[in-house]
Amino acid sequence: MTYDLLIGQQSYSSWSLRAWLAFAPFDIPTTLHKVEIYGDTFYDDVAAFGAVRTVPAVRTPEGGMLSDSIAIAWHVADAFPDRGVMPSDPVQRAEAMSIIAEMHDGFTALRGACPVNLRTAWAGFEPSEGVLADVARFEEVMARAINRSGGPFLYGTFTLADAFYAPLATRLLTYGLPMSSTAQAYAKAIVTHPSFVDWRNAGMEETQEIARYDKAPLERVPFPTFA
Ligand SMILES: N[C@@H](CCC(=O)N[C@@H](CS)C(=O)NCC(=O)O)C(=O)O
Repeated sequence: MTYDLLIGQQSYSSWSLRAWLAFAPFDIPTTLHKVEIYGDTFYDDVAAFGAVRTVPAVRTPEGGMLSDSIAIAWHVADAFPDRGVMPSDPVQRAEAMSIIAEMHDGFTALRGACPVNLRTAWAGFEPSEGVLADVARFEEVMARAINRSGGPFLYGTFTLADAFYAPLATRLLTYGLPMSSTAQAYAKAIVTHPSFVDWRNAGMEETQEIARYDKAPLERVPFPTFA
């Protein structure tokens, strides 16, 4: 039984990363199909897969078509109840769904000002008040969960909530945003998770540059690594 997962470039597509992290950490096999976001044939490629306009999309083994990351997460939680994909405690499980939904339509200033490029980090980024407000909310969400669970992930072990918050954690790292020690430890746990490392290694093989993701004239500096 395998899932077909349609993704964009692994260095750029943060939504695709979320979908990957909804499967790989839980040993759920996927076959990856890669398309070029914002390339000339992007919308046709997505349509040929059977999805609509955006990546990620998933074809389930039974032929279901899931064209949104929330639906993908919901399905994984539903189909794999024994893999620890969501917290087992019902209250924490509900909270995890709440913060996943908040991420899905929130953090817009941070997401807009700080596009993901896992091949680099940027020096000299000056955050706006909106970005700092999103960082503060990220800290609040993360601290509430981790102070209760003890970490290293939001609910202790890696869950779908971490899949959704991973690209926010990498943004804090790669844009040199202010981070508490809890946030730093969380970001380290994310970027050293084997499934994240596999994804980023594939992204490092990519060479294409997408102008809208370029933060020039900011200086490119190495992506933070942890020994
Ligand atoms: N709501 C979608 C958003 C996905 C999304 O915006 N993906 C980006 C790539 S990271 C995309 O396909 N953009 C193309 C476009 O918006 O035209 C989800 O959660 O899956």
